[in-house]
Amino acid sequence: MQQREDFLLKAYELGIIKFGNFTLKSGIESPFYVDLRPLSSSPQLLKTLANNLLELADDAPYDLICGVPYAALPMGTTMSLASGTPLIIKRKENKGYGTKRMVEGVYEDGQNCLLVEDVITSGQSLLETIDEIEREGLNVTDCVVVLDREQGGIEKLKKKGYTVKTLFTINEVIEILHRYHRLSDGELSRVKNFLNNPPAPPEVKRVPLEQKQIQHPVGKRLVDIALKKKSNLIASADVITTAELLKLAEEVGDHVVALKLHTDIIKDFSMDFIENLKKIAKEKDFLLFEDRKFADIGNTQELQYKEGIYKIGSWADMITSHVIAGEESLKVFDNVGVVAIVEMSSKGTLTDDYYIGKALNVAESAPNVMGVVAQRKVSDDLLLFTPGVNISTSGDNKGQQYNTPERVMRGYHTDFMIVGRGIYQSANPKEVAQEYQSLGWAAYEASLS
Ligand code: 5BU
Repeated sequence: MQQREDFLLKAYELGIIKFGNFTLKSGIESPFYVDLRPLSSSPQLLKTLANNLLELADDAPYDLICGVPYAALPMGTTMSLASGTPLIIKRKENKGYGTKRMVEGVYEDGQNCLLVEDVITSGQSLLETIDEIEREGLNVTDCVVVLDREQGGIEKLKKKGYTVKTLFTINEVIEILHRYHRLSDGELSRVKNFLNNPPAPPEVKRVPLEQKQIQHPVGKRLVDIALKKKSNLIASADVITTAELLKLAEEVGDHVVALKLHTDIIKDFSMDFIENLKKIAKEKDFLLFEDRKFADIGNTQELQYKEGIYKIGSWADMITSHVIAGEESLKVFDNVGVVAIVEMSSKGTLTDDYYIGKALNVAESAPNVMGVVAQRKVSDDLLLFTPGVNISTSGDNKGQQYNTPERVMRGYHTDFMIVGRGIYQSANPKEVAQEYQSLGWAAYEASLS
């Protein structure tokens, strides 16, 4: 008993739990914050912790140990060293080359693996890890956890048949800290009150289009058109002749805010065609959006943007660009709204969370970027464009993945949805564009309330 309390007090000195006002990832305001990672800074405490966790697992049958990444990795390693039981390592992400294994180490089918977790809240990350370990042919029966935040995680795992043992519950932790005067009476009751009546996460409200703080003039124009037409639809005109494209522009023009093009797939492209398209765009009030997906150094992008047979810079209102070459490379796009690609819709895309974070930094620091392409809400200041929308199918056989207008508008808070084959391959593009327009706008309005 005394030993556990000593351990906790020393861990507290290292900063594993802090009291005050903290905003959690879920948006909830919490009076305390737990992070067990500092324990690795004290080898002695880590050893004590490992021995305690091994004691908890005394009756458990296991041949291997695995820590849930990342916080429990050093804990699992120390337990392995102290007990002589081999360690396996679960990756957070598949490295995408080599063996493509999610679990590293030497193991055999049917071996039993003890899982180690630092903090259990909802139990979700522990369950995901168990699932991946089991998919490798291993068995999991027991888990040991340092701290239970008492938010239903243990019950969830028990229901699924797993044995979970915890070293401390959050209530025990605050009682001990209070007893040893690390926590005042007021703080204790504040934390207890929070634990007894956990607040629901705040609802993320969508900012209506007219209230968005859009800086870019093309962004403002696009929003004006959207509000006037009651449309958040961009049709992607991926047809390969100018005749088909002009016909499509006439048919869908009234229902869209922009027409997205891939001019390099058009067989008979000419600047005359562009003049004709511009006339339709003016008459039907939509913008021209060239989906060029630039991805080169600034100088080359400038040539691709201004020169060649397409002379994109002379007519496009908006363009797409990757940001892989960095912020400076985007400066060459003048007089146009840049839509930066931070996440793609296709299966197996390399645009993972890490990429999105870095890409967003580039996009947000470039003044000519008016929006981003992504499959989720990523930025408050930039407009969000989401391709991969189709009401009749969930994908093609070339990696495209589709969502419904409802999903992208209500789930992702997308500002503009991009629909290609769903419209131009339909029997009646005008009618279908109108249908997407009303579905998209209704879902947008529903997402406001
Ligand atoms: P579809 O026919 O609705 O699948 O066409 C989608 C269009 O959006 C097509 O022109 C793609 O090049 C474009 N697109 C996409 O589908 N996914 C992406 O991540 C990006 C663009 Br970026």
